[in-house]
Amino acid sequence: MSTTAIDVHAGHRPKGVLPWILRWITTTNHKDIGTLYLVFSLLMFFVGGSMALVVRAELFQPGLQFVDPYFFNQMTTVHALIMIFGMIMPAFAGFANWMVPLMIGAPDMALPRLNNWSFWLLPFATAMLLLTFFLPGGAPAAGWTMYPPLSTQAGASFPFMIFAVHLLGISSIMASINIIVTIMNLRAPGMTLMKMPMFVWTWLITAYLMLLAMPVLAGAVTMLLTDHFFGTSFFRAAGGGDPVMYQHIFWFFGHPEVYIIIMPAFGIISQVIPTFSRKPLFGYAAMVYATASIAFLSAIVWSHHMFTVGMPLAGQLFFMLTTMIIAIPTGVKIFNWTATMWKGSLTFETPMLFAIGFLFLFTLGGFSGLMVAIVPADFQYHDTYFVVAHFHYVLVPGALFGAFAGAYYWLPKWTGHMYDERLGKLHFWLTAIFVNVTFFPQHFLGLAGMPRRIPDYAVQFADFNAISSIGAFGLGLAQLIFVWVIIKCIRGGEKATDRVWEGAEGLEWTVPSPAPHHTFQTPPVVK
Ligand code: HEM
Ligand SMILES: [Cu+2]
Repeated sequence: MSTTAIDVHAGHRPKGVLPWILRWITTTNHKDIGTLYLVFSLLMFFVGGSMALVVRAELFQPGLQFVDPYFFNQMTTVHALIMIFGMIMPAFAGFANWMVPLMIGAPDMALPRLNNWSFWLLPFATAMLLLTFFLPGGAPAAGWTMYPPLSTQAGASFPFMIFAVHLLGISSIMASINIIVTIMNLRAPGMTLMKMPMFVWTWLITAYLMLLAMPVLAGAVTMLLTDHFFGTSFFRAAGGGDPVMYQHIFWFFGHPEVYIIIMPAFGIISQVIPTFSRKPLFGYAAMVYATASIAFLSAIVWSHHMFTVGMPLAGQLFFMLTTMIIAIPTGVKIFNWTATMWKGSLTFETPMLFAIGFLFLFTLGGFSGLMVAIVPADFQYHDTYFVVAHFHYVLVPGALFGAFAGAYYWLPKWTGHMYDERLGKLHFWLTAIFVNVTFFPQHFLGLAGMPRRIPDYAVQFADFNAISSIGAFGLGLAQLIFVWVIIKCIRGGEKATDRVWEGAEGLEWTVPSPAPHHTFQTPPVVK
């Protein structure tokens, strides 16, 4: 750095502890905020992961060994809330903050101060949720879906959980507004909508979906709150309300939510596969339309979560058929990713391994999804471990593998160093193996009738549960490699070039690695 009169970097390379802390608290730079999101998300991955391990430890054998049933329920509930709102959504928000401006040639997000606020709400909301463990009655234990009447009978944790959900929702809504405004207004000259990288497209669509879904959740939990404290009867049968109505409202948020989780992963996979196939993405326009169709369809299928509540046959048919129609645009995407690899010059660096793992295992999760979408079959699967297996196949080797692929893909751009490829591959293989050891046997448990959300079970379920628990601990341990890779990569390693990957295309690869604090102050021109 030059020592001439104008040192443009002076403000963000502060000396001393307090200025350093203040820099991170007050930053409005999209790269800083992206880093904050990613670090926070990694931390929460281990918090939420440890809770899953408590559950799996208890389920290792029939009988009660380690925790009492009430604490067990707190573990499953908070595990899910933390993984969804504290881990996977912030991870993709971190990718969006870092990469969307770089990919569209913008100097920053359009609303940088709002951006700072979106992030800083998160640690407070999560802390509020986690502190409920120390309240009388403990943490929320009625499941992350918060169905009444059980959830409204909770102790002191109840208002804290709802306030936390409100804050998380505000954070997501502000982030979506920022992403939409940025993509709509700050694209470099010449970058038409149909020239945007797929990751930017998937985030644009996801942001709209969040704007639709998050306020619905806020409304539903606010009604829970007034039912509990202010004598309303939205969901209280005794006062003329209907608890099933809560389920409709919740899932009108909840189903789009699962697509909010998966679509940014689709975007990352659509960047990674072309790079390591050294071919452009096959069927770009079809990919855009497929993503938009999935978003639309995701909003009209919510009652597939409620086939067993006592719904008219016509309702069951509508929700079964609309759900199965989602397989079409999803199939288009799977086909196009596969076609991108067809006759490409493939190499298998860690991001590509995670992308291919995604492709196989997410498809498997999709198939079990089709199975639960079939009404008569769902009467057997409903609330069994089959469902736990299904959603973990889409969430872990789906969303999470997408995040891993993106992290390895862009790590050299963020840090300026190549990560340790050997360790990365080890992380991939152990993760891919243990994911299947953990979650595959759960299909059989579910088909044989083991219910979800229970701390104890009949002896006939012992063997598959033992395998699943061993897998979970292996999976958890394997993630420590990831932390090691990141720390190593930040501290040193082979210097990364600007383009990093031979087959990489896009504006993010035209800036140096590490990406400087300020980029594209003069917009690049896209032809
Ligand atoms: C990484 C390894 C993971 C393991 C070993 C794991 C394990 C578990 C276990 C044991 C349960 C309780 C099942 C039951 O008996 O009800 C559970 C529930 C759940 N998990 Fe995970 N999980 C993992 C990752 C994730 C991720 C990444 C997400 C979301 C992004 C997630 C979302 C959920 C949800 C939504 C539930 C349902 C909770 C409920 O029934 O209310 N999990 N998980
Ligand atoms: Cu759904």
